[in-house]
Amino acid sequence: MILVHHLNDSRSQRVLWLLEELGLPYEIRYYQRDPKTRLAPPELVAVHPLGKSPVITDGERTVFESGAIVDYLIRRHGGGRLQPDPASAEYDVYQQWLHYAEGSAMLPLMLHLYVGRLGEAGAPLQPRIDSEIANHLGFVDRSLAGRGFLVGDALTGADIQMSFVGEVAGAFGRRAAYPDLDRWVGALRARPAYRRALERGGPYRYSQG
Ligand SMILES: N[C@@H](CCC(=O)N[C@@H](CS)C(=O)NCC(=O)O)C(=O)O
Repeated sequence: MILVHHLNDSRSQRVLWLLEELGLPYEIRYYQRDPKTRLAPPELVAVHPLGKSPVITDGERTVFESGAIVDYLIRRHGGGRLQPDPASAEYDVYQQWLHYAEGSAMLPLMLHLYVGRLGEAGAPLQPRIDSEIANHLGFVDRSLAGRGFLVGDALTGADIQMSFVGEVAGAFGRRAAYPDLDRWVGALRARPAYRRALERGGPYRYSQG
């Protein structure tokens, strides 16, 4: 049985959504962020030494890092769904999006979050952070122009993995300037599997805005 170690308001929400899209049986172990520090509780360290979410266990295997989890679940349990044919050129594009989400696109958004906490002390860094956010969101927006999905003409794990970028951009008030990105996030959120994952996962602050 697949077990998702799910932290509230976190990247593990997209793992629940993926499992709902695939219609796979799974269980959830719930963890709550510290209300003050927003850090995960120490119990997560017992699952994986980083103490981060998402982490899944599948029998004897433990898989961490959300891009790797999306890839693993689709490869091992997807039966060919939610990914392009591995022999196709589209598969290479799909892999790029899986890596790009956390490897590049999230970085300036996370910097915005952390540097923002410094107040005036962080102000000198803000223009560079803003230009990088615009660089990445502009790229994703243009990639979605005239398209429903990032790869091909149907949902893939790339959309699920990249959805957190669009959602966090919205939470920081940065998405409205990117109409194709905004439309894509709205369409993903309307999917029945996305809604079911919200019901199972509990409150998720990035499902709005
Ligand atoms: N790049 C990692 C990021 C993992 C991560 O930082 N998760 C956050 C939740 S979105 C977390 O566990 N935060 C709590 C903490 O750092 O204590 C992934 O995509 O899995």
